[in-house]
Amino acid sequence: MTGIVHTGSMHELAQIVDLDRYPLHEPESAAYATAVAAAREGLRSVGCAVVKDLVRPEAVTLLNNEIVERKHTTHFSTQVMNPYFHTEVNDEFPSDHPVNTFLERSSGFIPGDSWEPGCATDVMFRAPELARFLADCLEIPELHCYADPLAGLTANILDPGQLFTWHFDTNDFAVTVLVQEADEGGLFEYSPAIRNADDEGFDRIAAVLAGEREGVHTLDLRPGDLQIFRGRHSLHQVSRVPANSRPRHAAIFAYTEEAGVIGRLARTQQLFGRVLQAHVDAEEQRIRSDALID
Ligand SMILES: O=C(O)CCC(=O)C(=O)O
Ligand SMILES: [Fe+2]
Repeated sequence: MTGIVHTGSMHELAQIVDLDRYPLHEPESAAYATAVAAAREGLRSVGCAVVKDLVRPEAVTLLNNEIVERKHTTHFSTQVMNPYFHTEVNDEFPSDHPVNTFLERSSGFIPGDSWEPGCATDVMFRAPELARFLADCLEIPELHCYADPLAGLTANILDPGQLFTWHFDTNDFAVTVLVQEADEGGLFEYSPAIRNADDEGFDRIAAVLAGEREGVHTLDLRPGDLQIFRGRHSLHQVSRVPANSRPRHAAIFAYTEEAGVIGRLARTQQLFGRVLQAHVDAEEQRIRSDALID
């Protein structure tokens, strides 16, 4: 046992997720099959699925309160980056090429070690029923909570004035629950399948970065909705939250197909401004399992 002290009350999945409408605990039910089929259709066609009102309205307030309580632990960072998260000019490409187009990303993450076991956000993230459902939607055998102590469970915070500019994800898929929407802006926009394994799609990407709207979808996402998104091939952004708006809060649940995965040192430092001993140990373990001479 880790000896973690439980503060506050312990929550249960049934308080948080609308199990009447979405019986995640009854995978054999017709309602479960309907929800999975709808999500699969969205993921197959545009790489995006929204499970409307998965979170009960009262629980949306609870999740938002948990974010507000932990907001002082947010690691905010601003980068001027290309869609591939790089910040350096690449002389092999012209100056107006996507690789050399640098846009502002300003947002912050509440890290995984800010959520104690039993808080509602953590209970939802760790519910085996939810992982089972997500795996079914994504048509993969099983999912495990990303074991990274900082990057497994996070909240993405966009304060007034901030945006998360156009990019591709490095993960195959992302799971997001919108918890508080901005009064205006702060919209999730994406261009499905703008690139694929055989085609970088640089011309199409350049057009979107220059403001072209053709082929760009704006997601109708409301607080309490869960979004499953395949962001490797779909360029996407969260548009700017205006200076006079409420902040935008989204809980982000990370899962992996293998159990026990931990993030790399450099990336962890970039996203959270620090690393934990677990990251150092995992990096050492990687080197040890790779190198022949000990
Ligand atoms: O906050 C969101 O909805 C997702 C932001 C995003 O695209 C990301 O974190 O990669
Ligand atoms: Fe993303």
